[in-house]
Amino acid sequence: MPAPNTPSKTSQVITRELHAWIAAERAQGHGHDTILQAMLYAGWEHQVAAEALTSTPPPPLPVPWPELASSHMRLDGGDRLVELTTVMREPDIIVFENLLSAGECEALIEAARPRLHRSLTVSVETGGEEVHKDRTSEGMFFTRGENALTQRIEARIARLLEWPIENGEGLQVLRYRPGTEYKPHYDYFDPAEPGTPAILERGGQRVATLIMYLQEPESGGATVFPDVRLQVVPKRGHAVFFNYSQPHRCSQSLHGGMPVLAGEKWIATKWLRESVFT
Ligand code: PD2
Ligand code: ZN
Repeated sequence: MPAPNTPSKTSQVITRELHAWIAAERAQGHGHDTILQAMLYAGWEHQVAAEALTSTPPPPLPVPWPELASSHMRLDGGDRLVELTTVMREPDIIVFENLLSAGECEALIEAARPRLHRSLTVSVETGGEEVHKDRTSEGMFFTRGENALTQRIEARIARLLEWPIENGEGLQVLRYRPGTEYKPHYDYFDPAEPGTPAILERGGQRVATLIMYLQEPESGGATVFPDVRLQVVPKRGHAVFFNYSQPHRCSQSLHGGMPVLAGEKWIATKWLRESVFT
């Protein structure tokens, strides 16, 4: 189908009709470049066409979200009952209490400590990993099911969030010292970036994040959600969970780790994928 209306040279407005057309083209399996070319051919300016493409949200994916109807206060994690303190919808955010015991937090920290390195982020250009100025923590990854402790925690998370264990990345442990932070970002992989297709080969998109607090700092280090002006204060054993059905800013899943002011903050992050993570 040709791109809607032949725009005038002076005013090119991104309309709902244009968003709907882009969504329909994507649904037919046309990629970013094909759709862009069709728009340029129809007379859209490059900058407007590119903006229209990035501002059109992709279709929603299924996401983890626990069944809350029968028991609002507690969820069954299999080997542990986990309490809920805060539930928000759209964006979907839950704060869990006592997801991990103090002993589990300590054991994760001690197993991770000798393996810490300056944290890397996934490069959106190449799909590889790189040091990034917005992320000043130190971290390491366990492989999925690496030891009895990570297996137990992974099974608990899978049960709690009703999402297959195989769709989870290995646990990542991070240490933030005073002055370190993780600036606001999205955890999904931006579909417009060239490195994304390679990343998606290993289990599809990220659709949810669980940040577990292993050690609270003396001051600072809250996890923030700027779109909804929410701050979650780190407490040992507690966790914040959020999902994002669209890899797009409309998910309102922008979040960051505020600078730690005193003491050390330790977390373990579990990212959940659309399908089996290999
Ligand atoms: O440590 C945090 O609060 C934090 C903030 C944002 C962690 C992550 N993102 C993450 O691990 O993705
Ligand atoms: Zn994050």
